[in-house]
Amino acid sequence: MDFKRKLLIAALPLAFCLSTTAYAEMTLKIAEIHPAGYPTVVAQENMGKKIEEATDGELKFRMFSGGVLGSEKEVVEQVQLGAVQMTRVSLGTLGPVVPDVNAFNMPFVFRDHEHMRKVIDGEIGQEILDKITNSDFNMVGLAWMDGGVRNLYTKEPVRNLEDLKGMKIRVMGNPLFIDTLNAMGAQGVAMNTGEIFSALQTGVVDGAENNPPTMLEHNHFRAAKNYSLTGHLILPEPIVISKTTWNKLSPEQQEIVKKYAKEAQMEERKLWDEKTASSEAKLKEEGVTFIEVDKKPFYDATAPVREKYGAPYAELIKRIEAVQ
Ligand code: GTR
Repeated sequence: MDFKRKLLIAALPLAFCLSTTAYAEMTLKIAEIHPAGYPTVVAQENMGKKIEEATDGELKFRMFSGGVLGSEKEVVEQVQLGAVQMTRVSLGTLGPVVPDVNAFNMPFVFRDHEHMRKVIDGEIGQEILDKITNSDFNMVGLAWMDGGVRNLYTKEPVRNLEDLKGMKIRVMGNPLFIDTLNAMGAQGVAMNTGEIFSALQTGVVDGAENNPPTMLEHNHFRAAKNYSLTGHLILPEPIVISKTTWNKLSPEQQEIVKKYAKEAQMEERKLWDEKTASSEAKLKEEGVTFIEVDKKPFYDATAPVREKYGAPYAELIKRIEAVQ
């Protein structure tokens, strides 16, 4: 046997050993419908940088913000296929895919913003992430982003249920939200985030509902100048990774991803509070009228929705209510 051949045979076990212990090296695409600079985008970008550093560049991230990879619904499908590796998505969008998460999507299920934060930070928050992971939908739930409190914005002012009667209000594509708006006397109309602005402008809808940063950054305030503080939905937003991608990561890499996703949860919260305050100020400057409403009639009107959708989660809802 010549020398070269001997060397090759000697090196084989080493090569085999290297190839089995070597970490997966890949670039992960993160999809976001929000624009650059938005709290969720910034927090995930920072998360990506930290993970890249902690894995010595084995895991790299590329942020696709501004909805360039499609609507949230399309992106969720892409994540399930592994074509997009990661995204932050409203739990509202995920509800029709993984119905087990709908307990958080019910109107007025959280007492207030703080209550929602305590729930997602605790064991119930982890349980809902696990429900995503353990579903058949090929995603792993990693952490939560804060999506604030959703209020109604309309062309004509809404001060009470009577004012809202018959108005067409855009909601996310989840039957629970259509039922919620219908229960309030409006007519819920489902469409993607990217369609809202022109629907408002052309009068296809009379209003929509969202938090101040989205109302501002997606330009909805240009076509709806009344913001009624109903606080009917407080929807947290999971960061999910495709299970196809997850299964390619080494256990160490998985731990690193989990760790920094959780860190992003806390980082985004700070950014969120700052962004909400500055968005409210900007919206007021732009001539949006903030309307205080009595929430009780809105709460009462939506009781049948909580009964209908909450029935399978009665125990869970009791536990949510018990979180102080
Ligand atoms: C935003 C949320 C998005 C999207 C949007 C919508 O508040 O962050 O994920 O769900 O609302 O209503 O379409």
